[in-house]
Amino acid sequence: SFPTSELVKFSDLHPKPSNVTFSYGTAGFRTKASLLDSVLFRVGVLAALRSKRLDGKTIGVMVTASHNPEADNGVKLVDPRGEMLENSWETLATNLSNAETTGDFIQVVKNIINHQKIDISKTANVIIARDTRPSGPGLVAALEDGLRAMGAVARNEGVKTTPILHYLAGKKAPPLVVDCANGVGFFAAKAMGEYVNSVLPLIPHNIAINALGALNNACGADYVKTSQRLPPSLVSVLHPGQRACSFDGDADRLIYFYLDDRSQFHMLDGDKIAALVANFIAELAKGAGLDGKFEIGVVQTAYANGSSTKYLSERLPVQCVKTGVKNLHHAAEGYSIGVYFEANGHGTVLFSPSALSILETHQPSTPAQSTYLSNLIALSDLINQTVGDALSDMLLVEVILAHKGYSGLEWDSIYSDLPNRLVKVVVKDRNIFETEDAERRLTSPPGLQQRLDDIIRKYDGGRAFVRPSGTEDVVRVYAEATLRPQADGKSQTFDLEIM
Ligand code: 16G
Ligand code: ZN
Repeated sequence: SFPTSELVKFSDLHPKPSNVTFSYGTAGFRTKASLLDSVLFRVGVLAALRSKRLDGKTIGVMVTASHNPEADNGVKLVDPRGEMLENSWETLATNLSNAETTGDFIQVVKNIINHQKIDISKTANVIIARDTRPSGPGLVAALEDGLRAMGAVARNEGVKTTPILHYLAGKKAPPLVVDCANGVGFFAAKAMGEYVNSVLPLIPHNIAINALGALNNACGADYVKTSQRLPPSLVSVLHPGQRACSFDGDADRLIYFYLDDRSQFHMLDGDKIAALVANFIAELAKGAGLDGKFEIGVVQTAYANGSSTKYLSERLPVQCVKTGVKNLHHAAEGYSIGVYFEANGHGTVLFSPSALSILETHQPSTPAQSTYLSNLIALSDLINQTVGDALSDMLLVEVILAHKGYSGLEWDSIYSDLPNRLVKVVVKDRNIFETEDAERRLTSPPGLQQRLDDIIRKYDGGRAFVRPSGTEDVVRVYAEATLRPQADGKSQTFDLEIM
C-alpha cells in the first residue's frame, strides 16, 4: 500500500550515473560533487525511512566532504541522539545508492520497508545542513526532493559546521507537562502535539473532558494562579526542574510553573510571560537594526505584580488599564508592537500594520541583523494576534526559552514577585463600588478609599485595591507587600473593612 508514484516522479529527476559504484564509508558517501545528485536524492529518502523507523525521531543529514578538496562533496546521516548512523543502515544506504534504475530503486525501498517493518504512515523529521562548498546548494536541493517525495518534515539549517549539526540533531527540549484543566484545551494540545512532539514533547494531563464536575476543578490556570500551588493531580507527575503549564477551561489563559531542586513550587504568571516576551522582542528589534524604528509597549492591569511593573517600566513604556481583554487589546493597538498580558495569563502580542511593513521592507546590513529580522518575522507569524491563545502563547514561551537556553529558574529570576494575596468578599451590593485610575482607587462608597490608604501606609512596599468583579457577585481585594505575612495581613484587614 506504499504510494510509489511521487517517488517514481522525483527519482526520474535524479538518475544514477552509470558505471559508478557508491559506498557508504566511514564518513558517509564521499566523491566528486558532480557524481552525487542521485545519491543525495536517495539519502533524503533513506533519512525519512530512518526517522519513520524510529517513531519520527529527528535524523540529521550533513552535506560536506570535510577536509577533502573543494570539488568533492559528500553526505552522512546522524542518528537521533547526535551519534553516527547505525551500522546495519550503512549497508542499506549503499544498496539504495547503487540501484541502477528508478524501478530497481523503488524495489530496494520496498525491501527496506518490509525488512525493517517500517510504518510508512509515521511522520518523518529530518534536519539538514551543509558546509560552504559551491556544490552544496544544488546537492541540498536534490536531498530535499528525496524528503519531499517521502512527505518528510524537513528543517534546513543552512550552512553549519558538522558538530553543530550533530548537536542540533541530538538536542531535544525537555518534555512539557500541560495541564488541560479537563477541558477543550486537551483537543488542541493533542492536535498540536502531532506537529511539535518531535522537538517539544507535550505530556497532557487533566484530560477528563467528559467527567462531570472535573472542568477547572483543582486544576487549570485559575486554580494555579489563585491558590499559588501545584494542582494536586500533578504532585506525583512533576519532578524537580521540570516545567509545566496550565490552560483554563477554554484555553485562552496560560500559567507556567516549575519545581526547583528542593521541590519548591514556583509560578510564572502572565506578568512573567509579558516580561520574557517583551524583552525578547526588544532584543530582536535591536539586533535587526530596528532600534528606534518602532515603539514597543506593554499593557497591564492593576493585578500586575508591582515587581513586574517596576522591571518593565525601567525598560519600556508600560500602561495600566481596566481588567478585561478588550481593554488591554485596545490599548496595545496604540503601539507598533504591543505586548499585553493580564496576570491571570490572558494575553498576546499585536504587531501594527506599519510595524509589519517595516519588517517586510527593512534591509539588514549584516548576516547577524538578517537572522534577528527573520526571527522577529517568524515570531509575528507564530503569535495568534486575534486574541490571547494559550497554545500559541505556550509555543511563544517555549521558543524564547529554547532560544535563550533558559530553564524555568532562569526565566523566573528576571525579577522576584512581591508576595501577594487575592481574596473575594461577598457584599450586599457590589454596585456601590465604583473605581477610577484603571480600577486602582475607589470613588465610592464615600470614605472607603481614605480608610484603605491609611491601612496601606502601615505596610512596607504596600499596594492594594478593591474592585467589583465583572463576572461574579463579589468584590475582589488584591494586596501585595514586601513580606509575605504583611501581604496576607493587609488583605485580611481589608476584607474586614469592606464587609
Ligand atoms: C473575564 C475576562 C478577563 C478578566 C476576568 C476578570 C475576557 C475574555 N475575560 O474572564 O480578561 O481578567 O474576566 O474577572 O475579557 P472579574 O471581573 O470577575 O475579576
Ligand atoms: Zn478563558
